Amino acid sequence: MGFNCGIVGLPNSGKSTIFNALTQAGAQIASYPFCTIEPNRGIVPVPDQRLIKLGEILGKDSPIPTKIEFVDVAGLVKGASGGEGLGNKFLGHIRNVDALIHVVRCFHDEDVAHVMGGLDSLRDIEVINTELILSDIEILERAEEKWEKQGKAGDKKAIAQAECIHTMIEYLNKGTFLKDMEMTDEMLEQTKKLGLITHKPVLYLANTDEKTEEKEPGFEKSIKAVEEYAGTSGSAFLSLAGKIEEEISELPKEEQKEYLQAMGFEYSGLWRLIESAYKLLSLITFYTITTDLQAWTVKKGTKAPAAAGKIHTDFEKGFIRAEVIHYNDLVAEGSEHHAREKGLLKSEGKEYEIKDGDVIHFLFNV
Ligand SMILES: Nc1nc2c(ncn2[C@@H]2O[C@H](COP(=O)(O)OP(=O)(O)OP(=O)(O)O)[C@@H](O)[C@H]2O)c(=O)[nH]1
Ligand SMILES: [Mg+2]
Repeated sequence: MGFNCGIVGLPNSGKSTIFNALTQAGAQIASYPFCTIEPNRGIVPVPDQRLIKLGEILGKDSPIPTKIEFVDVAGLVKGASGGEGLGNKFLGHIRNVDALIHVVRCFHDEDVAHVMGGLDSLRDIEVINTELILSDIEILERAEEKWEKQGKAGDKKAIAQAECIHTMIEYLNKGTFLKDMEMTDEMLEQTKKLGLITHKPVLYLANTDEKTEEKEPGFEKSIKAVEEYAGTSGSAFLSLAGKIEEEISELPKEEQKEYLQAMGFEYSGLWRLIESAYKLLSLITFYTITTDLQAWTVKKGTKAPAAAGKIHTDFEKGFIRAEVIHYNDLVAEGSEHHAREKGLLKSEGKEYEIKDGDVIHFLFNV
């Protein structure tokens, strides 16, 4: 598994439409709010031009791409934490994701009810973010209560935990996301354990439609507002015409390209979204060749043994060294043999940090 993203947003903002465009999983879409109740999950291979090129150079058919999972949940509304709409129970489905995709409605359509009345992207973002904050507070308060009870018996660790959680609650009460908080190791541990949502990186996705492409002033403003909000909150931003992308994703591959080009895009929404998500999460791709050629995703800064552990825990435990050729060198030389002859194959130890595009052979003891 590469990484996974949870999709949040207001009802009727186009979450399932975008989910379908990305995954072609055929989730139910409707013009009424709360169409999605049970979460939709879809796993998508990450499109990777380098992997295809490597397959050609190394003579490997059907290389295995790395994957990304999307989880599309029910829409949130104002007061969800207090039980409005479907409440926020389903947020449990996204407590373990690596990142959030926050879909913001930037399209106008009389036939699709806007649960907040009308187009106002900034207000919509704030409604959702408030609910996410309240949801984390609720989880933390329950944990605080538990530690406080234990602390009453004089358990020092429990008292310290309750205090640490209390500080986090105070931070959230200011209306800020935990991802901006300077955390102690204890806080980070709690965040991970409890799956706190506001600690996750966010990609704000403005869902636009055709009219936006024609630059109607109202739409431009609503998209701009999302972009600015993302910028000031240190988050990623992407604008996507959800409905059109969904329609395009259903076309035969050859026709898809034509349509995208006609819209002024070189790549599909999926491709652009993955690119943004990789940047947001500081993800890089490396490749291994055993029987198969395979792509893997790790965080920037990952050392060779941990990267080997992605493939198999034995690879990490028994790590000896990594033999590395960079993708660019393989392409420039045209074959592994030529790259080796030129001394471009490097032998790297435990401290080696994986680079984007490394083609690696791990040596290990079992
Ligand atoms: N005009 C227009 N309509 C869209 C766009 N994206 C989605 N829609 C329509 O909006 C309606 C709601 O879309 P969904 O994808 O079901 O919305 P959702 O956010 O998943 O809604 P819930 O599951 O109810 O929370 C559907 O009728 C879609 O066809 C868009 O970019 N433009
Ligand atoms: Mg939906």
